[in-house]
Amino acid sequence: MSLLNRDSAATQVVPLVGLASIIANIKPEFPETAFIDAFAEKLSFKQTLKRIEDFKPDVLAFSCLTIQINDAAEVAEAAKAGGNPIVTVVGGPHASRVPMDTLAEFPAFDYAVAGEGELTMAELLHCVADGSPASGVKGVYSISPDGVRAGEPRPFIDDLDSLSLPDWSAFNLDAYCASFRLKSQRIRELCVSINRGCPFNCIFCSKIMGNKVRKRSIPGVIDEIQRDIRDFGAGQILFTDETFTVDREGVAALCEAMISSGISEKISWTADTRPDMVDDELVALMKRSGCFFLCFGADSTDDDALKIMKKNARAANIYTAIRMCKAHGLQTQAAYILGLPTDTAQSVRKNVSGALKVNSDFATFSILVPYPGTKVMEMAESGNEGLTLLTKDWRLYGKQLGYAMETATLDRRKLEKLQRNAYFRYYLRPAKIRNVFRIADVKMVFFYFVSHMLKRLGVKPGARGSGPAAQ
Ligand code: B12
Ligand code: SF4
Repeated sequence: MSLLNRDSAATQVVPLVGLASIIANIKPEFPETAFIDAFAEKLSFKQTLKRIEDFKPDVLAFSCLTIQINDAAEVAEAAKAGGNPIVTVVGGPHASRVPMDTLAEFPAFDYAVAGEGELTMAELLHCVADGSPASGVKGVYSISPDGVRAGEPRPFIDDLDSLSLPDWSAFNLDAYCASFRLKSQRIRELCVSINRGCPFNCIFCSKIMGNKVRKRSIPGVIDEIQRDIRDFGAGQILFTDETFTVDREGVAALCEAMISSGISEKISWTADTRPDMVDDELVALMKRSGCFFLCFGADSTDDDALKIMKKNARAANIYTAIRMCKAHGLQTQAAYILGLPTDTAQSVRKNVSGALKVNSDFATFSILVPYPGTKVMEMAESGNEGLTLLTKDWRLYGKQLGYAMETATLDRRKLEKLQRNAYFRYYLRPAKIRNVFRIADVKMVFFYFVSHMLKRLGVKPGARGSGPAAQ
């Protein structure tokens, strides 16, 4: 199951392709598999538990980002109450980077899975079914009641084509319609992942899928999209790759195949990438094949800041990328990060001024979060470069919150103020307001604005009990 999300920027509620992939790969052997997305379905804690009680699972597995892990542990604990012999498993970005710490902090989880779940989960379920120990299964971590720790990493899956296509049949697909990237709230968006892994080493990135780029075959991806349109009513595809265009030639071939197969006539699509990984020819081809929106991890408009982040890119790239997209009629979003180790109020304002000049249709200004397993967490924990770690209460690890870390010159309050000013400067421009309302779904813009304002007025995101209301 996928759990509640407290980050106010979580305006995109998308069906998780990683879970659909795990389900597809365990279902042939374990057909009695159900899926609950408490966040998308706006389930309260009680409603979530009720769903679990009704299904009576032998194994309850959670997928968690860092900000969701506490909620998942509470549900796991409640599900186990009264001596219920249910086996609990946690996987996803948080557990992947700190599996043992997760188990030590949250005893309600019996197992943590690090890395890709398809093969690991199948093997783990066999062990549970046979009553045999799971300690030998690669990727599975555990701590026995007498404190013995077990677990070793599982190598990444090299041949992604060997996996079954993600199975959406267990999902309530009508629950997902909240992305501001959606052309219309009536369109069904499904997620497709074409590669796994990223060769870069940005200091803030969780690097869940490793450094090596593992590619799927183009016919395999085309089959999946056609199946999504035919069997699941997809009208839009979100390519969830961390850097969609990392394999330029592969993406160009995919675009050509979408055009020649007629897919580009049936759906529109959107993706995320780096600003230094697009060129004019590729953008034109992407547009022709149905792309209407690209989101760029710009991070900063200052070269020194990009160097500190180990981004291995130049600030000029974001200006060029947005210009190219606009010339080809693509909508754009640029994501910026505030609160780098060397940031001062002045450098943050400079970054935002650059963002104004870049002038993508949308911009987000995240506050740097020290996610577990990242270089930034390492620096914050050891107090390097003036960073101070404020808390390890994971509920506060949201990019729009700024509660987790301070820099030498910017305390939490200052960072939040700078972030607020960044949004005001960016969006409270007549042309931008007109543009946002022209492009985006008005309901979503309103929802985002209100939730952000509520947070700023002191409605703390830690408030317990509901789904999106607590974002
Ligand atoms: C696409 C994407 C999105 C999409 C889709 C959301 C999603 N969760 O998939 C959008 C744009 C909506 C998004 C939003 C956000 N994202 Co995001 N996103 C990604 C990205 C680039 C790829 C995810 C993906 O589809 N991977 C491909 C699939 C196949 O892999 P997967 O989902 O990881 O699942 C595999 C394994 O993790 C594992 N697994 C997963 N769950 C489970 C559960 C069990 C039981 C088991 C056994 C295994 C297992 O098995 C799966 C199959 O192999 C990752 C970076 C990355 N490489 O992981 C960041 C990432 C997951 N996002 C991140 C964050 C922080 C966010 C936001 C909170 C950011 C924000 N507010 O601005 C929001 C949260 C929104 C939400 N409700 O989820 C962080 C999470 C860090 C952390 N420790 O929490 C990541 C890791 C990026 C980073 N900063 O390093 N995101
Ligand atoms: S932030 Fe993007 S480019 Fe940087 S390491 Fe992570 S996935 Fe790669």
